[in-house]
Amino acid sequence: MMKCYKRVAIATLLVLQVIGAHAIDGYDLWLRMPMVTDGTKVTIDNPQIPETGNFDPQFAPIAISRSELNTFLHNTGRDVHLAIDAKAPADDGFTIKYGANRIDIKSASAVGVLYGAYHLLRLQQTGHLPKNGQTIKERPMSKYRLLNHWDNLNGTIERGFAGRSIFWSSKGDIVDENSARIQLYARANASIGINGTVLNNVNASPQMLTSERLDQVRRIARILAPYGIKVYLSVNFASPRALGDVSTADPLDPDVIRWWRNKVKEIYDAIPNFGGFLVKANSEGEPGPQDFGRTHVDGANMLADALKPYGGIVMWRAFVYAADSPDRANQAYDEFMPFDGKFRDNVILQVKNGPVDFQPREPIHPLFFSMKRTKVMPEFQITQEYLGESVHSVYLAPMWKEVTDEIDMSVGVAGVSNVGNSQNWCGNDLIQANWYAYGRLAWNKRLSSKQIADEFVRQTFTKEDQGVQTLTDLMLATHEACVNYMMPMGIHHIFAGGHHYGPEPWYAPRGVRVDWTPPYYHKADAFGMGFDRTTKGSNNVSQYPKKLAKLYNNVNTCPEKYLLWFHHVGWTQKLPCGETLWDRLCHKYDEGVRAAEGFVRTWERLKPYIDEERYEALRVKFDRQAKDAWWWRDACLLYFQTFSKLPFPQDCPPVRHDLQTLMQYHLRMDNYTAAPIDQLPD
Ligand code: GCV
Repeated sequence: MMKCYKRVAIATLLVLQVIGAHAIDGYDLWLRMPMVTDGTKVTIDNPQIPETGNFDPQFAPIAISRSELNTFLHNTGRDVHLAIDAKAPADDGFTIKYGANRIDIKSASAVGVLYGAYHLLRLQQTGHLPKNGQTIKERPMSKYRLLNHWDNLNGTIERGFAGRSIFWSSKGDIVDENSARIQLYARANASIGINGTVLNNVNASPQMLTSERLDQVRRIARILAPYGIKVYLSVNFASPRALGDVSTADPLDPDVIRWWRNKVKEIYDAIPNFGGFLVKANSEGEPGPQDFGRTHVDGANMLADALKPYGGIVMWRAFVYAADSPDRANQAYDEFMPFDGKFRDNVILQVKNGPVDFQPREPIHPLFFSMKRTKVMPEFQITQEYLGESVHSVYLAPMWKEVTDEIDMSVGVAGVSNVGNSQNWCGNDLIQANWYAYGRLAWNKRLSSKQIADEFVRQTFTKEDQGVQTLTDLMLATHEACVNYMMPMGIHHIFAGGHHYGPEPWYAPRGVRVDWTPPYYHKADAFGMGFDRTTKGSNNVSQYPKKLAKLYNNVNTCPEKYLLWFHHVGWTQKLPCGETLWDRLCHKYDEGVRAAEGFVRTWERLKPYIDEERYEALRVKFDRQAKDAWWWRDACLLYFQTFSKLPFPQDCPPVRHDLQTLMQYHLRMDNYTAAPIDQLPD
């Protein structure tokens, strides 16, 4: 026991040394706090938790709280008292009572105290320390607040744009080598309330469940646990067969059931606070119960039964679509709705925010409104697979809030991480804000995008009001701008064939699944463009509650931002805004380009507030983002013009590129240098 306490204290010291050791390169994330010399006295008020020695591991978060506050809380003339108190908020919530002579942080759990400590430090860093006599009370709005890492066991990261995995490597076992970094990762997560992490890709290798790999998981779990973070694993549904132990993976086969029970026992014997499994089944070629004539319910419930005795959960993904589906957006609803109410209570259906796939903008997935007797949690993508990777600076809180404001998130929420082993973790200092914002919204979805951006900027780039205001305004404008220069008005999935960075609305080679080609989605023709999902088309609108279905079904009431998602609209059709579709489309793309060019100028104005290293790195990226916006606009408008045969409106600037050139290159950038990978013309 004593050893354990010492380990926490020494490890915390190590983290602090690492933090002190380098320049402003983004490594410290939003925890760039100056160490204090006049340390505040921090006392633990529970007699069963000794100040030193004999420290039960379950109290490790208290040791970390004390160490963090001792090191970083400025002397306010008040002592800090930490206490686990049964009467304090449950569910890892906390109170901070800011008295005249003392500050009390209380929670019903040790990790709740840690969240309180980080909250107090955040208030200090953002200049919002409580007033004398004020009591702050916080309680998380979502129970499971998880990151999903799409990290492969060889160290690559699917859709990762910030280097390689911090957990896995082709070199073999890197847990010890990376332990300081993994600990910083845990600390950053705890500081924003994230309480679980899935360590491997949903396209899961069966090798994840070998005893050798599980030993690595055990060691990672030990680094994360003191910060209140549980580990979860993505599992390959065919693991029992793939690992050669059983001849099938049929979820109703007694040998398969036994195999999973034994595997789960093996895991919990080694990792008592293991969280559970995440499963991508019968999706994009991954194995699943349907391979054996069984259903999602059969598969999920079998795993849930194995995990139940230990308190583990199954997160079963609803991301399914078939090659021959006339409308991919319909499938998840069609496939899962009949099972509503049939899943075990430790199964959670994990549903992407929109019905297609993390597009720059999608309407809310209809399953959130309809699965009334099943636990459901949304999955967001923090990594910018479809929003300019780590090159474009796009602040995603406004996009997520379009969903989180409308749905129940009390069960939980998952975010596909943008973390890699790059020095600044995310490959771009500004999009660290998306990791931060994800955690803050998981904790409290009522926070505004502006408040979160303000907090982030004050803790990372500058505390000067003018700089904060300018940078937060810029951040708040980035998502709408990106939608406008990539795919405004409900256009979706018109990305390049081999990657999802640049535009290729024309991509449709013979032999490629049509639902993997842009024309399936934009449906441009001589009449107009857009996917008819009305009652006269694929009838996707009918998957929504009546009020929304009616709104979306009528071309005159459908919000413009979803117009071409739900309707096939004529090029010369007049829209409620007074313009024709063609003119409006041209103007929206122009708006996007103008905004992206504006970001370059705004960033230049921010120079006095930003350190040289990060200023220069982001200057190059904003410059590239503006160039890419032009590329997107020219590519899309010139291509759609081959159908509309209409001239650009007079107030639109001339194109910079011609269609032939655009079609010759695949716009693609190096995520670190933001330099073109193809030999692009200027
Ligand atoms: C992990 C999209 C991505 C895939 C991803 C998949 C999923 O199709 O392009 O890389 O696979 O979604 O969410 O399972």
